[in-house]
Amino acid sequence: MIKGISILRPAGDQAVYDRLSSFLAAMGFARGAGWDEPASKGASFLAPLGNLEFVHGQLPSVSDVMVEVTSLDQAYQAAERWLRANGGDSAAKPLTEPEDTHWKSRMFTVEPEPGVAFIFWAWTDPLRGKLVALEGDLSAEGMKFAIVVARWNAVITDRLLEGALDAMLRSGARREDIQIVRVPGAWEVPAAARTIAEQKKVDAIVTLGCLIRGETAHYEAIYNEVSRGIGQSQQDTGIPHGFGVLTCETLEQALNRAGIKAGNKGFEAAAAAIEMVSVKRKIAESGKA
Ligand code: DLZ
Repeated sequence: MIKGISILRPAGDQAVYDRLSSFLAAMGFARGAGWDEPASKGASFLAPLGNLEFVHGQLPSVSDVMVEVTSLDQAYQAAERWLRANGGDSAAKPLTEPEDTHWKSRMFTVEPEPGVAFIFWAWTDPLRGKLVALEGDLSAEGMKFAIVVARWNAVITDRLLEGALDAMLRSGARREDIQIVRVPGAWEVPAAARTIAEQKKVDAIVTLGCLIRGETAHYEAIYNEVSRGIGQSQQDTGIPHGFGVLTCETLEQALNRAGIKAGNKGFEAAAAAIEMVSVKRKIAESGKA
């Protein structure tokens, strides 16, 4: 099984070795273990991903070391800073301006040491440029929401509602795009959420309630049914449902989770719903590409 690949470069003398090591560290490479033996020493620099490419046809570059970055502008600034601090030979033009390539990306070349060139590049197509994962944004601008909130344990659920509204408004949603639906208790939350979701008029629903074990007969049975119903509404309708139904041992614990000590689960449920709307849109968009 393949574990990794190393590309070795002779670094001339100690000064070049130090200079290149300093440059790559300044560009943000993580240091690998390297080695230091009487016969030779090696400075190792790691990247999260690597591959060995053979090219047939138009060569994309003039350097055989191509470093993909998430932000070309930041990499360019880092290279400029390093060259300024380390006396780059400006007559030798060690840094080229970023330019477009023929493969939906931009790149620049930097030569921290004469004869040792690196190309730094980044995708300009944002969907290809995401190295690790497709992720949602937390902007709620233009989104429509419903919040279904249980009246039972209102001292808690009102705080959850405040938290959810806070998350939405601070993320750019408009108050008139948020519908609040009050229901008697947690038991009624899934049915109301499903009715709203089936109308397909909102982008996401946030469900809020509070079950306290000590005060609720058949606590487990109720909780299971509530969470199953909300999950099923989400899966059947495809509308994201933020889950903000607290299940607590005591009132004190519930208060802590409603903004006193341990964050506000209403805020968190709304933030998750916003993110899921964004994720859903991006997945749909990437499916078209
Ligand atoms: C009946 C009941 C009880 C005992 N406890 C709670 C609770 O801790 N949290 C909550 O949201 N609702 C509770 N309810 C009310 C039920 O959810 C439901 O509203 C009623 O049984 C009417 O169907």
